[in-house]
Amino acid sequence: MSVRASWDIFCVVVDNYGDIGVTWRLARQLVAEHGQRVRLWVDDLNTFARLCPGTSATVSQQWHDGVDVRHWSADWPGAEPADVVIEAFACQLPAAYIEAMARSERRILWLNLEYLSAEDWVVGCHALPSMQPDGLQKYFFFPGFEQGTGGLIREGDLLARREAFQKSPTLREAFLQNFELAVQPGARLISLFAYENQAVAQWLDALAVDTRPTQLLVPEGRVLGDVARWLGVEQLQAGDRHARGALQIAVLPFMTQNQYDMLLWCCDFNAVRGEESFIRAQWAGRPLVWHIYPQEEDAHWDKLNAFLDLYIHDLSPQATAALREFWRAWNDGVGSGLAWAGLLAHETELRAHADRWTHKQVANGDLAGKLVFFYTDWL
Ligand code: TRH
Repeated sequence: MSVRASWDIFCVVVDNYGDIGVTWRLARQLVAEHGQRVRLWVDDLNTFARLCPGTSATVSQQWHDGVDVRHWSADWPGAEPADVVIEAFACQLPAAYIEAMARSERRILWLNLEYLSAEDWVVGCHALPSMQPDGLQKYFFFPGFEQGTGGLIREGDLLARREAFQKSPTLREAFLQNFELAVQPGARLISLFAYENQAVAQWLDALAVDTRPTQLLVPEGRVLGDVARWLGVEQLQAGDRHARGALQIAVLPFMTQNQYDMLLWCCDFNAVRGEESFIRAQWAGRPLVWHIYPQEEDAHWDKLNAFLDLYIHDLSPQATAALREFWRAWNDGVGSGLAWAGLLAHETELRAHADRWTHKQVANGDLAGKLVFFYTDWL
């Protein structure tokens, strides 16, 4: 039995949508599925508004989906600490808030929610405490892909909703209709969400000369410049449509997280990035490529390979080699056309594998559930 506690989740938007994407989704799930009382402190309401339309960027407090959303301004207004305090991705809590935690007579659980990594040290570091100068303890909570980590964010009904959606051509058609899109018979549907990426041009070359038509769906974002350059147009915006050979390209508006899930469910292949879309594409149960967030000293390659080392379990050596080669090409910008052809040769196996991987991940439990359990157990 979990207790009904109050939670403060602190989020600094470093860049893009990952930080707020993770914390917003977690906050909603803690409320909806675990009956927790959640305040989400976010320093950048304009970015939050992209994920949560209806947000006012100018008020200090507002409610969305049962979450008490607070603007975390430089001028800290002061607040009584919650029972559980999550600093997301090592953001620095207000000094006055930490002092209030230290003074409190209640037991307050302080957690740092870490970035996602498949590296093998994660299991050993997950849930370890560290003593803070003021006598408080802070625990490091690591999401992950293995038993012994904090798991991945997954709503309780997610897979059932996804499976119902994927079984129903009508639901897919209705969703795509929202963007005035109709699926061409026999076409492969691909979504593209990436950073600026030199691999895109060669990949689009390959799609344009493929014997099977492709419909490429690109939500507005940083990769549009590469697509526009390849098309030879000055710029692209939501609503634009272009065709080259066997390839049709549709630019879509940036959508809500729920809509984006459905886009991933619609597609035969998803190109995703960062942390959150990467996880959502795994829940879609379809083959994917990950544009990993580039890090200093190329540290991201270790992360990418650590994930692949887990993911390829049970995959044939040939499909493994093709997958590794395409992911390499996608992330270092060289050879994506040839690598794509190699990948297509294993399309059927990769599709079945993606679905198996989803179910394997479900067996690891989910992040929100594990956080609530951790708190209850700690009490
Ligand atoms: O946006 P990202 O690149 O975010 C992050 C941050 O940059 C972070 O600082 C960095 O450390 C991390 O990457 C690795 O990619 P991500 O994580 O996939 O987040 C995108 C979010 O946007 C995710 O919640 C899905 C959502 N989204 C929509 O809601 N609508 C859309 O149309 C699209 C394309 C995405």
